[in-house]
Amino acid sequence: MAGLSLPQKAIPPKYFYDAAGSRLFERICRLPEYYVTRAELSLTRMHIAAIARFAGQGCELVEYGSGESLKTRLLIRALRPAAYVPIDISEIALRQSTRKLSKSFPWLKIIPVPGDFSRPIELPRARAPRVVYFPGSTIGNLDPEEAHAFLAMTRDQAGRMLVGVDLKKDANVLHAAYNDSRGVTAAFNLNILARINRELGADFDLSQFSHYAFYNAAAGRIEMHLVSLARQRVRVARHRFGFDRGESIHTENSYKYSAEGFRALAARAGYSGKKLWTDRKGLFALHGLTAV
Ligand code: SAH
Ligand code: AVI
Repeated sequence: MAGLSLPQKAIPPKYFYDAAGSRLFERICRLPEYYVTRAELSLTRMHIAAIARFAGQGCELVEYGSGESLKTRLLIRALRPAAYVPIDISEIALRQSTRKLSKSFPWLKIIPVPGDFSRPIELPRARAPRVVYFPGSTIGNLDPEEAHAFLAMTRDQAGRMLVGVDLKKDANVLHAAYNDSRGVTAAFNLNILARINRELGADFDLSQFSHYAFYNAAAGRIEMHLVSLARQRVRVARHRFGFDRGESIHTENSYKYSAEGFRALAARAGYSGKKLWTDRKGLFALHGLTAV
């Protein structure tokens, strides 16, 4: 309600991830245009020995926004962690990934924590030195101030952090990744309206909104919007919101950072950038940070 009442209407991207949203995101990860997941998987495979040396065998691996815990499988094999603590706002994604992981790794102690990392999160008692893992460039979905608050929180929870960050690149490559030809990203974006209809008793007509994503070079981010195709009024619970034709709801930012830009952000939150791994094409970066 607060977001829809702003002059530039907005909905925080954490609300994308109901059951359907989590499934759609998993499909995005497999799209030919969405290089993000493949690039991070490939650099993790390529540098796994060095990544494991940095994290330390037998650590406790805490993952924020774990989703289907895809890349984590490589880390679990290499690190043999004392415990794995996946944290996600999507309870269904968390339940499914925990079930699958415990089949693949019967020896692994998994402690799933459903929760919202935009607020302080209470972690279970540490069983070994903690390493925080935050892959996928989910940090890019936070504004720089939110990213700072998040990093300051993890800085107090663990001595080391592995964070996956999408690099700045040709705007055409970015544009294709967020405007895929099969329309899966559009469906992911529109699903937030279907969720509001279902969970808040709203009457958004999905055929009257369209997906719009572009690279805002000045801000260094992809912006996703839902654009109203007509002048219309929408009811959400007991509230009414008016839309002009062409007016948008801003649903997501996806910030892209140079290696130095991200290190500067991490430094402000009390981290020193110790390691940097990238894929062969230079699309994506995994930073190894230590608390100072
Ligand atoms: N780490 C996975 C998934 C990234 S998608 C990967 O790299 O592919 C982002 C994930 O973060 C989703 O699973 C989503 O449910 C979760 N998420 C988004 N905002 C969140 C929040 N505020 N608190 C907790 N989890 C969140
Ligand atoms: C989860 N997050 C890092 C994705 C991204 O690329 O910003 C979410 C996404 N939005 C559209 N496509 C993928």
